[in-house]
Amino acid sequence: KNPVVAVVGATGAVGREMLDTLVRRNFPHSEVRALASSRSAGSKVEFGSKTLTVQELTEDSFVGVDLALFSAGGSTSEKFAPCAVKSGCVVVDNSSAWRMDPAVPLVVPEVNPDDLSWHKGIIANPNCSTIQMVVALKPIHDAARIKRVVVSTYQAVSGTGQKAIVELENQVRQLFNGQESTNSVYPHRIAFNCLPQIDVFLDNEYTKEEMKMVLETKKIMGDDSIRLTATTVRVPVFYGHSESVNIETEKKLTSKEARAILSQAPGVRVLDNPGEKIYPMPILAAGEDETFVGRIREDESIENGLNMFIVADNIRKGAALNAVQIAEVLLERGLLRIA
Ligand code: A2P
Ligand code: 11C
Repeated sequence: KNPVVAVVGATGAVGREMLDTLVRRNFPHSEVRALASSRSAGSKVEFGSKTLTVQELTEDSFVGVDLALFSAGGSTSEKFAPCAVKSGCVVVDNSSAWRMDPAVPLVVPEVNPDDLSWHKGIIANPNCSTIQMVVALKPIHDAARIKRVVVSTYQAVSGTGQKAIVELENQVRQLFNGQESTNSVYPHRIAFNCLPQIDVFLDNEYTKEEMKMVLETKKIMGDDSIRLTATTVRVPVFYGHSESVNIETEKKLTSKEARAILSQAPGVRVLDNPGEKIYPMPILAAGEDETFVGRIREDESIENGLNMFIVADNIRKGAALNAVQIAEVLLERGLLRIA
C-alpha cells in the first residue's frame, strides 16, 4: 500500500513547494492531506491538477497518516510532531526544533542517508544555508579532509517565509512611488539594503542562523573536528541563497582537482567558466533542484585552501526538496511504518 502523506504548513512558502515536489517527483501516495492553522482551514491549495481543502492541524490530524512533512515553525513541530509519532506516523521536520537532539537524525540524502536507519519517528531537515553548503563540502572532505571553513552568506527573503516576500515587494513599490517604506518582518528596510542579522543574536555575539551553520554541519558530516565560522546576511533577493565559502584542507587540492570532484558529486552542478562570465547566481538557481558551485579557485594566502561560491534554491534544496528526498529514502529502505 502507498503511504498516506500529510503536509503541515501547507499554505506556507515551503509547504506549497512540498506539495509541488511530491507531484513533480511522483512520490507514491494513497492520499495527501494539507494541514495548517485554523486561520486558513477551509482554504484551497493546489496539488498537481487537484485542489486540496486545508484542514486545521489538531492532535487527531495524524490518525491513519504514515508520513508527515512539517514546515509550520518550531513551536508547531514541538507540540505536534510527538502526537504524530504516537499515531505511528514518521515525521520529516523542516523546523529547527529537533535538529540538535542526539536522538534525531539530521539528514541531507547526498551526505548522510545512512543516519536515517536509526530514526525513532522524527527526522530533522537541516537549515537551508547548511544543506547547500554540505552538499558541496562532503566530496571535498572525503577527498582532502576539511580542517576549517569560513562562510559568508547572501540569503533570500523567502527563507523568512511568505510575509517577508510580501514585505520586500511592498517596500520596492513604496520606494518607487516616492513613499516612506514600512517594515514589520525585518528590523530595518530590506529593499536595496543588506542586513547582517538573520534570526536573533546569541550570547556569543553570533546570530542563531550562524550557529545553526556551525553545529548542523558537524552533525551532518559526522565530524566534530571541522572548525567553521559563519557570517549570515539577508539580501534583497526573493529566491536563492548564495554563499562565499573558504575551505582549508589537510591535503592539497588544486582548483582543477576540486572542479573534477565536484562535477561528479551528487546534487551538484558546477557552473564555473569565468572567461565566459559563467558562475552561480540566484537567478539561475531559483526553480532548480541542484546546488550550483562555481568561482572555484585556490586560496593563495594559505597552503591548502580553496574558495568557492555556492548557490541553491533555498525553498527547494534548502527545504522542500531535501525533505521529499528524505521521504524517498525512507520509503526505499522500508523505514516508514505503513499501516
Ligand atoms: P496558516 O496559513 O494557517 O497561517 P510561512 O513560513 O510561509 O509563513 O508559512 C508558515 C506555515 O505554517 C503556514 O502554512 C501556516 O499556516 C503554518 N502555521 C503557522 N502556525 C501554525 C499553527 N499554530 N498550526 C498549524 N499551522 C501553522
Ligand atoms: C533563513 N535559513 O533563510 C533561514 C530559514 O532553521 O529552518 C530557515 C530557518 C530554519 O531565514
